[in-house]
Amino acid sequence: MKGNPGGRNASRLGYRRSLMLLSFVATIGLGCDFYLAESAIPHGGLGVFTAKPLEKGAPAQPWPDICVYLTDANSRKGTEIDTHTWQKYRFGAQWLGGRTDPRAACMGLVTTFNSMGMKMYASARPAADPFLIHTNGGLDRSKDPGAGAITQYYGATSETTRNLDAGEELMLRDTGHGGDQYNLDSAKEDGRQHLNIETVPPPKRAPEWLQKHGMCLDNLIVKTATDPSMGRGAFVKRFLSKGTVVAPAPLQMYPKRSKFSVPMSNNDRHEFERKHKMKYETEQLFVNYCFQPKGSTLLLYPYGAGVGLINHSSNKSKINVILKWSDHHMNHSPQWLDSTLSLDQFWKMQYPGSLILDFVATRNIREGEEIFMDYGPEWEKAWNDHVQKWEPDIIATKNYAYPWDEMKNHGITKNDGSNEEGKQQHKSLKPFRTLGEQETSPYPNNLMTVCDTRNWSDDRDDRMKWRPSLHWSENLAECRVLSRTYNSKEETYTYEVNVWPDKCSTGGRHRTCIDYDVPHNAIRFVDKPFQSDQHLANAFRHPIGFPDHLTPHFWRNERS
Ligand SMILES: *[C@@H]1O[C@H](CO)[C@@H](O)[C@H](O)[C@H]1NC(C)=O
Ligand SMILES: *[C@@H]1O[C@H](CO)[C@@H](O)[C@H](O)[C@H]1NC(C)=O
Ligand SMILES: CC(=O)N[C@H]1CO[C@H](CO)[C@@H](O)[C@@H]1O
Repeated sequence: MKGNPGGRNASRLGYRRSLMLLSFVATIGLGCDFYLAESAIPHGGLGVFTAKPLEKGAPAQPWPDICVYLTDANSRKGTEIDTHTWQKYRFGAQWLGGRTDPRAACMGLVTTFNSMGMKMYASARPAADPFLIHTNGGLDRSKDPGAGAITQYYGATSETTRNLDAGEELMLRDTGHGGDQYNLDSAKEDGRQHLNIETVPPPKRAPEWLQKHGMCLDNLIVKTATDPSMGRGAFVKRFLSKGTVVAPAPLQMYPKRSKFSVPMSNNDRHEFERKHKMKYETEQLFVNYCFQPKGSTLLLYPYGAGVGLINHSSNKSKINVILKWSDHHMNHSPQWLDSTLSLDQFWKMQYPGSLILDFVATRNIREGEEIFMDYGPEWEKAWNDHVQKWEPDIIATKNYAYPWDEMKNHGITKNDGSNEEGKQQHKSLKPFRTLGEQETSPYPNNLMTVCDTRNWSDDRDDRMKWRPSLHWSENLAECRVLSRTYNSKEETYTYEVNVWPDKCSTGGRHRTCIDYDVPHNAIRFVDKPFQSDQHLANAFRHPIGFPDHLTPHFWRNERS
């Protein structure tokens, strides 16, 4: 989602208020590093602010966002999913299977940054962590019932594009990647003719103001859960007293869960899949990250930082957060939960981020504790049934290798080679196989190789010396290794690769495009389309339960 899903926000927070807040104050000692608060841009909806100065090129968030890919997004009328999602190449998902372009629904910071087309104040750009993207959170399809039930796209992040003072709002300079734009025309339609974007002051708020009115965005740390079979989990970064908002979760809402399922009979689907060598996800992975209120077709997608990684515990004494409607955040609109409303009226006013859920500590939580919530009895029953019935899919498991396991086998790890362990890995560096070698020694069926390449547009030479791209995740190209050279001084390999083997062409004329001097670590494995865990036919799908007492009456639109 390029930008703030709340970008269509109406004008509740006035322009005057943001002018008042332009004081320069040193960083505050206590408090959080990042805050969610009303944007300092007029009509900007929600915004993210840094409470401490950041240097140019520094990470603009404490840890990455997770992204959930919808593999059949555009065909889903009534989901409006494509207006609030990122395009597939943004975070390296070019080869994720999809009958239509997959789109990423992300949750976290870069997802919430404003991108209102205000170039002069842009301060951050999206990035992707090469060591986190395409990882399976420790779940293995040969033994874990949870395989395919969590996303493999953790690692969507961002970095600053200039030096930032404490209190500045993080703004993307981002156009043309789908998502909201700061649209003066629509602002005018909304009766905001007075707005002159050229005179908007730099978006900034005083750190004291943030501490008082903002919502802390970095109480959590995301890491692999204490029980590795549980995938990733959310842990607490600092002591939090009972009643503290552990994490805020602005919501995007979708009218019908059924829109995220295959709209055809099983027979038709199997026929389609056979004929086109494509696969549907019977129900989209996305639903696992949504709440569904009882008696309602609605799905509520919380896009707050880290909240999608808060796991369920069946042990009630482990549960340390509950959900509440936000009671102090300005952007939250409690009047829209009023029981006198109709669902029609509600949808007319609804925009992403207009409702905010808080995850609230039910007791004091120590630094380092894992956060657990109650997903509700239906979810727990569905999960237990799934675990009981579950067996590994023998066919999908045979001759399958996780891309990251294979990359580690090839010595590509986060280690920079500066310590002993790193050197060891270099000595045992396993080369990527050439096409010739693969004839006798093929890779597992699911794997393909892709390369970072600077130049994959039409206007490239047939043979080019490799140079790194500016944004590796966007400039990955399918590639096949033609030959390699061992450089004994550097103790590493360089390769000659064929990029876009089937797609490199100019004016309809097919060409063979080659990059040479490609370094070992510019190559990576990815799953071929339709091969990743989220396409497993036996993967668990179930929305998270939503507390009855938070459900307004008019959401219960399902006849029983
Ligand atoms: C539930 O969790 C508590 C606190 O972590 C622990 O002491 C207890 O042994 C757990 N009970 C079960 C049945 O696992
Ligand atoms: C791509 O290659 C062409 C031809 O060599 C060159 O003119 C152009 O600058 C390159 N583009 C990039 C982004 O490097
Ligand atoms: C997706 C995921 O990892 N779910 C885990 C959440 O917690 C339950 C039990 O507490 C595990 O069984 C699941 O694997």
